[in-house]
Amino acid sequence: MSNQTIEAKSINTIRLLSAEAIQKANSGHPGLPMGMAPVAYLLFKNIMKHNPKNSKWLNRDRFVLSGGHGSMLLYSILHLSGYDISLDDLKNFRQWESKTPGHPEFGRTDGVETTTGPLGQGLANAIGMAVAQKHLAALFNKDGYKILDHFIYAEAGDGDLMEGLSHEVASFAGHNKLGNMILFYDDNSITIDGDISLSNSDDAAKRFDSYNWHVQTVDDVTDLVALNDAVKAAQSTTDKPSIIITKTLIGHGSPNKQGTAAAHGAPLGDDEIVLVKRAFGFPEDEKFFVPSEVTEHYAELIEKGAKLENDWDELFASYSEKYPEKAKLFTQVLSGDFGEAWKDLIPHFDNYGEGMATRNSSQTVLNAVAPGLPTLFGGSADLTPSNNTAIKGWEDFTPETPEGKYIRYGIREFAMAAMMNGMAIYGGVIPYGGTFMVFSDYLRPTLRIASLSHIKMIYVLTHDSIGVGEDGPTHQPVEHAAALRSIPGVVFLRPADANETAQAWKFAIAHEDGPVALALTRQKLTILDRTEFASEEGVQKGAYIVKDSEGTPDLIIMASGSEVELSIKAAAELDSTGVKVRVVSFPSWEIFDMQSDEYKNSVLPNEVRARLSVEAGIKFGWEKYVGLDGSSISIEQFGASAPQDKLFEEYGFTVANIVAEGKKLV
Ligand SMILES: Cc1ncc(C[n+]2csc(CCOP(=O)(O)OP(=O)(O)O)c2C)c(N)n1
Repeated sequence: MSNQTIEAKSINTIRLLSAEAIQKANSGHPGLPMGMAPVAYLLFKNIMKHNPKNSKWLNRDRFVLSGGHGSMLLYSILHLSGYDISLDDLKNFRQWESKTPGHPEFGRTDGVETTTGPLGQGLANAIGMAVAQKHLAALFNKDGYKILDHFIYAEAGDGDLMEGLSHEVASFAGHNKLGNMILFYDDNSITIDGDISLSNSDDAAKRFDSYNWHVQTVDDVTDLVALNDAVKAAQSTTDKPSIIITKTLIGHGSPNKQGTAAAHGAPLGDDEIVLVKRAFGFPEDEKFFVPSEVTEHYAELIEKGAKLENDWDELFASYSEKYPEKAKLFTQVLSGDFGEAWKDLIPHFDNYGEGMATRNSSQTVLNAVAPGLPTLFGGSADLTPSNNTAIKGWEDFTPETPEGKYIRYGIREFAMAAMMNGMAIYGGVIPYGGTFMVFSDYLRPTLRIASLSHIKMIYVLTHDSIGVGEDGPTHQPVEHAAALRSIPGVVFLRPADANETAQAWKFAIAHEDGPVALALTRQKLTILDRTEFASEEGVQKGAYIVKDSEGTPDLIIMASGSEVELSIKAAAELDSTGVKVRVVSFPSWEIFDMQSDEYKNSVLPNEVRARLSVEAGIKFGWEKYVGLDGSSISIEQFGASAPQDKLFEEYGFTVANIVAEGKKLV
């Protein structure tokens, strides 16, 4: 062992720690960590600016492991670099409440920059971080004061690059010339099923070249000089994102498994690990062994990191002297704290009785509130004139104007959303993005990760029902409200008129814990007369009595969005026949569920069993509010291409039908 270079020993330590933790857990993926160990070593030891004792230091380089199954690579290198992950934490890999879960989870482990595992999303998060950095750097850097000048490094494997998402985000990154993004492609030609030739024959170099990336290949990942040179060339290419295709050997060091799918996703086995130790010249009877010279070698990072951060603190101090206003705003932007003043900018619509599509109300609200929230940073997946997400006076985010706040995502919903996750994690921005609600299917996989990561963003989902009309069933969401509500932690809000829309935005902006999705109409909805009906502020409670009966109601009608006005009209008709009706406007189940039992019972008293829900979507889930004795007016099939009035009539969303159903119930 003694005649090995310190680099080789340090790299082999990463490999063995990873293999042993996986062996101890009796599950995990040793192949990636063993193959990519040289990249992790080079980045953390020699290339990246980071401070292991402050993993939140602002100007640190980020590293995203998109192949989250290779989590042990990250945990091993974080441990060796001096982050708050002990050897015991490595021994606890994949155990209950450990800091070292099966796949990296944002917020759980010191130094883990984002949650990865669903392939493709980590890469997209990294590109989102690159967007946020470029934007904030453009807003705040000054000559001689580059307060944000770090890189975003990421690893992606065959799996990440096969996922369609990688196309969307790589194309976006190339178009936007994200020179701060440096990607390592773990080109090992192996996936779970076997050799990559079973399922793929792309040329990654040509692919990324056509996306306008700077492309390099390192034929042998263990050639640290070549690897280092490639990184330097990537760093100095500022007008293109870079990909470094590194040829690696999956499971490198395992004599019987390296280079085969057997190394991908199963422990190597105790006997095989002994062989790895023998090959590396490590003591065969020691477990989780870190040679003392390796410990010392990595220990330099602590001092180096402290100095880097200290230098930055000094830079920021003199920046603050020279540009006090900018410095103050920078601090405020990163804390996200703009006080309560923005709430006063939320408009109230008093043109009662007039019709206004809630997508239009949304645009009015967004434009009114934007001046009070300099961190809003949004766009649409090529539906700006339909989603109404543009803000007057805002410039586009482009390579020439990275300070611009409006992002042209193109027709890339999944990329938009996965990049928004990266931006939200990066901080300093509140990402919002628009698409048709029906295409929330295209971004759904990112919502659960956003929720799991407790990160904040706002979705503007317009064209929220069969009310879309002529575009027909392909464009009419039917099961989407239920699908969005089914994701734990996602708040779904479907406001009933302009004033509820204003309240929905107010909730969304204030909500810090997870994504909020606003469902908005294409068609006009009457602005409810709030001198006659209850205040729209009830939206802050998820559901509220918008129109009540005298005394205990005989029937409760619950409705959301476009169906609220119909329900109010039906209630008036039922009232005139002696049926006492309470109408509950129900924009959000999740917010209602957060309220006290007392409030919930005051809106939906236990003793009133005749309950009807009215919503232009599937009824799935409404049972919990309507109960066994209630019923639902819903649509249990796909819509059709026709004018929206005709569709509402054909599918039973009419005053007459609500009245008839209500009568049946009482
Ligand atoms: C979206 C998604 N689909 C499937 C999987 C399951 N999965 C995990 S790793 C993997 C193979 C990835 O191959 P590669 O990127 O080459 O990783 P390596 O074999 O090099 O470790 C698959 C299919 C996943 N994690 N995410």
